[in-house]
Amino acid sequence: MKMTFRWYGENDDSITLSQIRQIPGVSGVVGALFDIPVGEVWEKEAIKKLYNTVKASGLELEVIESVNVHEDIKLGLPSRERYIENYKQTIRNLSEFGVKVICYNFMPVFDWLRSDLAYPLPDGSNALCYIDEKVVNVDPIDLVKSTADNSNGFSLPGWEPERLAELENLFAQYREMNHEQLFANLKYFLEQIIPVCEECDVKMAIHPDDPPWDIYGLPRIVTNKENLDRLIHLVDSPYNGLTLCSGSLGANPDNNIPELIRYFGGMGRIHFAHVRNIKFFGKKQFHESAHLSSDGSLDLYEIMKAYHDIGFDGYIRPDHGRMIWGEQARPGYGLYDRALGIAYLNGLWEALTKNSK
Ligand code: DNO
Repeated sequence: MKMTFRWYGENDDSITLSQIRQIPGVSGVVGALFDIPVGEVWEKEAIKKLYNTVKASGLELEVIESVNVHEDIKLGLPSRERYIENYKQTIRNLSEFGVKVICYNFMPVFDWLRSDLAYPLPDGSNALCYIDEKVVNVDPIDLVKSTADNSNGFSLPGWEPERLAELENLFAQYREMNHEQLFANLKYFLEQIIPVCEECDVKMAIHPDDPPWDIYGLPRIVTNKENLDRLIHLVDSPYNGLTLCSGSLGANPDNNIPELIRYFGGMGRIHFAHVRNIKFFGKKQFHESAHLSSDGSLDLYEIMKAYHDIGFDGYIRPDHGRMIWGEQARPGYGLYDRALGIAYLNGLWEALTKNSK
């Protein structure tokens, strides 16, 4: 496996590349160009700048998270053609700088959703938290506002202002959309981009919906084994793969994460692993926890064992961490707890490797 760390760039991250470089075992960063409006082409000049900055620090830039998909593609509007052409060009441009995997999602309107960004934990730290009744009983527009207001001054991934400014309008456009139509729109998108990925040797890795169920009447389709299986066969190419996020899929206890890893990883369709833990405290209620198995509800040993058993050699990153030691950072994306997560994941991996000899 290749251990990576998500980085938001020089202007929008509290963490520096030299700090990342000093986390043991990290070979690369997972980056993106956050200032390009969703749907526009990522031009080579801008990619080159990011690439040079990352390489100069001694790290790789082989994974992008995310090239976001324009809402018109998800809605299946005629204007999607232009955005799909742009997406193809972005894939070509990224491939010229050695990018191997693009993480993206196909969630209508929102990306991930939480009710609290700084839920206090007994040890004095805080973490992202999801309490369903707090989410469903709030007007989505108020939730967006409170999320933006409580992000320690950082823009949150997937909550780009330009996408959310037109929230009401977007909701209206999705009113008639069902799961089947969303699947059809995903298929249409994949049929056009996967041939370009094959040509350029760039793998697509769809991120699961977080949490993995419908929200505010918006359909969500990247939620469970059956749907993941369906989507990788929409276009049956190894370039049409998954970001297996343990915390997102794990929010539904019916999803058995080690089983999903063995199944989809065994088919060579997991290109990017997001590994983190969550702790349930009720139905559709969880807070994020330290990566350690005993701190949450998921068994990280079993998760890493599944990756080890399938001979996983793709990219992996620790996912959200708690905010600890007084750090002020983008919620979920501080340095300390994610670095602790990496040390732990590396420890599990070393033990699994030595024990299997
Ligand atoms: C949350 C992230 C997601 C993810 C996107 C991928 O912290 O895991 O925002 O990056 O869904 O497109």
